[in-house]
Amino acid sequence: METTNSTPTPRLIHRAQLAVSLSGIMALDAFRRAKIKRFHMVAWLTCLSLLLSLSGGIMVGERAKAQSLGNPAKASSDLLNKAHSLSNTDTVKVIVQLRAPMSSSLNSLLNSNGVHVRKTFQTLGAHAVELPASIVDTLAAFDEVSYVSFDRPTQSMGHLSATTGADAVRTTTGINVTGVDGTGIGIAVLDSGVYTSHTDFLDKSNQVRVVYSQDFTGENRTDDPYGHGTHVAAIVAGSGRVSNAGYLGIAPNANLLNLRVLNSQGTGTVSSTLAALDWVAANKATYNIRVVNMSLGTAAIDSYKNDPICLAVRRLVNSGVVVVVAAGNNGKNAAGQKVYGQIHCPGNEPSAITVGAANTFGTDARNDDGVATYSSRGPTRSSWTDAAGVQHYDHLMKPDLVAPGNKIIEAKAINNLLVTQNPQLAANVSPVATRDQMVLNGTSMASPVVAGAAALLLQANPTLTPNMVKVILEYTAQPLAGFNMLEQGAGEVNIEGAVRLARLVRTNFGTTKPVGAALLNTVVLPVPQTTLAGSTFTWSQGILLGQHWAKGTSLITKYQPVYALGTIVSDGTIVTDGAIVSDGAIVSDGVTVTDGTIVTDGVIMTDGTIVTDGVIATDGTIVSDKILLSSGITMSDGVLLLRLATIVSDGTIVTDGTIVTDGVIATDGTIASDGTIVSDLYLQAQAATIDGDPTTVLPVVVDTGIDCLSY
Ligand SMILES: [Ca+2]
Repeated sequence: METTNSTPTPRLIHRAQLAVSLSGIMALDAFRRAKIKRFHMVAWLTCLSLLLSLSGGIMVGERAKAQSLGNPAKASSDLLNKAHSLSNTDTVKVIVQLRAPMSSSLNSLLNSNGVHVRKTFQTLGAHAVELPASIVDTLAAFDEVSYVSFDRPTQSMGHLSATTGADAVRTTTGINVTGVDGTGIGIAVLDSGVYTSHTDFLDKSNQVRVVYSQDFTGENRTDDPYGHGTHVAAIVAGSGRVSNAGYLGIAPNANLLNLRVLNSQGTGTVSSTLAALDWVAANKATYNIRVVNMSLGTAAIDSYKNDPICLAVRRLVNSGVVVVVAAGNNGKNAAGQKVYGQIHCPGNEPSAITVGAANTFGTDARNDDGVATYSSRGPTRSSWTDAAGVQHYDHLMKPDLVAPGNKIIEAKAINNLLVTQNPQLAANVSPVATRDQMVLNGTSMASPVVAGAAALLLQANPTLTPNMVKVILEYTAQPLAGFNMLEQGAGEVNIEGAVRLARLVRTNFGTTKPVGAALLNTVVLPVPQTTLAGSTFTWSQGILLGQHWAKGTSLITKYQPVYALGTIVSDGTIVTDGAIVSDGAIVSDGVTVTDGTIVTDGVIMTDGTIVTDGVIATDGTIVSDKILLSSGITMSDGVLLLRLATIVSDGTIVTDGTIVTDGVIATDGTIASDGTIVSDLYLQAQAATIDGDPTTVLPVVVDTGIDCLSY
């Protein structure tokens, strides 16, 4: 965001606004509608971004004029300072603006120095160039060069990829990529189809990365008349060619498998979903399918022990496929009050990675992030009934983590129903259907962020098991202040930290992985902090275990039994004196824990505590049957208790003394719909997912029509 440092002259500001009003009506509209100071700031940054991307000609003109008035500076001071401090062999990435065609002498200077032109903006008379630091002064001296400046990141370069840390795990020079971008990883998207003609799904060689499509709905088509699946697929793996990578996906070179289980109205059936999961199981080797995304769900009624979709998900996970699912959009009731216990199926499946929605408030920095109001809260409330007729609730802590899901702009399927019925969802970045984008909100948008993250982890370290992927994502997540674990799980996804940790995990275990064996290929632990967009946060450094939270560096220094294939990280486990013991149900579910200890020495369990607060072990206990019931010692001086008590309108939580009881926590089973799976977006109140939380709109970056191949 170094562009904010520049201070345009008043006339430039005026011209910028004029340019925006001509070409970026929506951005100006957002500017006008902004209601608080921060929103003004973001909108203003939007204008600055548009100034750079749309009106470079104006800037060139101003610069040229300034020069003719006697200002000789034709290179930005930060660039010159940097260039002069570097050695002759170092290179810098710059933007060269021209006011006349390149002369032959300039051409030969560039050629003789092996300069690589990374990108050309033909309509702007500018080039993105990587060149030796030693020739910056010479370059700036050419008559036809109007200005040379650093190729700085701007707000328009991928909010989603910046704020999640995906940008931090790779660098690109033109079509050359260093780091991870999902290459070689297959991601199956079970959704409403994919508009495969969209530019976002091309690779750098113009090949379509949707490598397989199949319809399971009976409508005999694999495109996306509803408009949900295309948006989801682009969050997972959009290429960022459009709008100068403003809407870059998380794993932009991964392969997508389009398994269409939701029909043209956004609904599907259990049987079609099972068929698609079955297809993945049979074909995962052919397409190297390591990740499945399911931004869909239905009310969680049957325990994960019995639910057919949960069981199918678990079979896939046990075979080595990461399954990422949306938590649901039932985090509040019709009156807008927060409710707990509304995690969707299959988000209630312990082996899945269940994702809630965070709100980034449109800023890349994460210190203002929160959990979206509509994001479904835990615990899971699915249940089974024993032979004596007693009902047993699963009561697992979910979601596992949260990811950005509010007001996300991504690929728009042509003529889709969602936009037809809700025109305000159109982002209108391009008149070309294959380049246009739209806005959606919900955990449906958060889940594919994590699916993309999982693909990056598996590219960085292909030996990771699904449970290790989950543990790494949770351990490196950022706990969001003000939200407890039933709202955010371990915290907000942190791709920078997760990929860094994944790279440290040993790949030479062989066939046996002894419990307690060294997990990392180094004895130097990673610094458990990440800085994104200038904001530094500390990792959660823990993982969810059923109804419990485990914390400690032993989680990453030693191999734990729960990391193996066929075990469940977050099954209904019981903690006794710091060790997890089988309660019988675990064994019947195929957990291979037989020695009674799940975590090895050094892992600190929060003894007796069911749920610690979002800051983890600093504020004490939020929800614990003993504390909440009798002692009256509540967390944060009762603030959160009050919040909980407010949610549970019938007061069940107070009389039972625990949120995790068989008492009524929320509205059980109100959305039961026999045998019908409804996509999150379709099922939820329109106010929640069509409009999302009423926070700032992401920058609308109008597409120039020129492909951006660098991300
Ligand atoms: Ca933010």
